Amino acid sequence: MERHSYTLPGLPDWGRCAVLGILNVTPDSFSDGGRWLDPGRAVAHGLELVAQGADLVDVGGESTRPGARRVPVEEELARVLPVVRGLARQGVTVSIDTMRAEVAEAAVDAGARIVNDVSGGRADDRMAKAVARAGVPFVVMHWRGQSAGMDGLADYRDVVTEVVAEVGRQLDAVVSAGVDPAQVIVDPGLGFAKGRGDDLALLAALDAWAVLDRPLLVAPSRKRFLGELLADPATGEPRPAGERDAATAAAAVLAAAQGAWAVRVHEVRATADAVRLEAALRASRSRVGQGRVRPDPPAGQSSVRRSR
Ligand code: PMM
Repeated sequence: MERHSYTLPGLPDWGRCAVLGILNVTPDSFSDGGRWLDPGRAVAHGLELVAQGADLVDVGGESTRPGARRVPVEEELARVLPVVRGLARQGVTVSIDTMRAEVAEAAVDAGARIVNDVSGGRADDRMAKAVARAGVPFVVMHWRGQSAGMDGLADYRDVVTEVVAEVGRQLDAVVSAGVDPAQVIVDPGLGFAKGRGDDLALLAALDAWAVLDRPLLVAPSRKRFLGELLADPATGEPRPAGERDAATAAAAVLAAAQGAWAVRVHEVRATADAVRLEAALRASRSRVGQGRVRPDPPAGQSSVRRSR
């Protein structure tokens, strides 16, 4: 799929798939829980993600791993606000990963420029109106219910068609609540109420999202489907979360090649390099397609054919 040159109000067009670095300010996220609870360390880590090639940093204060319990709103605010403020002050484009309108509003006041809601506005019925008032881009992810019970909701006959249709309905709902459709980013919600086969089917068919005509965010990072895919052949044990980064970078670049607007990852360097390569290949392919230039010969090889 050709990459759409989506420009979102207030955000740069990076000219390639953007990279959203993950900063979970939580004690219990499934792969980085507890590492960035101290605000100073969290801000330093966010800056490091940018130095490694992240275009945006996604700050979250509540784990959404399968089975996770909700945290009190005061706790979520206390975790994320100093970090959002600290990064925004240093010029970082911050998105706030929250299901709560109150947190989204406070984070935007503190400098966040995107609201990323894994429930797409369904967990808090004040969210869509709050985002409409704030006038910032809004990630509407596919969501069927809170993390505590979501594994029981992974029931599909045709996962790709159903997930796209459900997000399409949620897109209509948030637009009815006042969100500008030009501000909506959609997301298949890999790992949320989905089994391994569902995640693979979604990742393989990102073309299907073209019907919604919105930028697509894809977040495969360290998710369970990768762990299961790469399970130890002897024991059947899933690959541990911290050892899924190579597969994550591969999944991210495959999403970029299918036209994703952005990918969301914990380990930025490899994905940032991979999406730059993907963009260079696409640019090269389009120049060749138009007959303007020939592909560069491999290094050390002349493009002039020599006689033997
Ligand atoms: N996944 C997680 C958290 N936030 N946001 C979006 N838009 N899409 C996702 O798939 C998504 C998300 C869970 O992963 P984490 O606990 O490693 O952050």
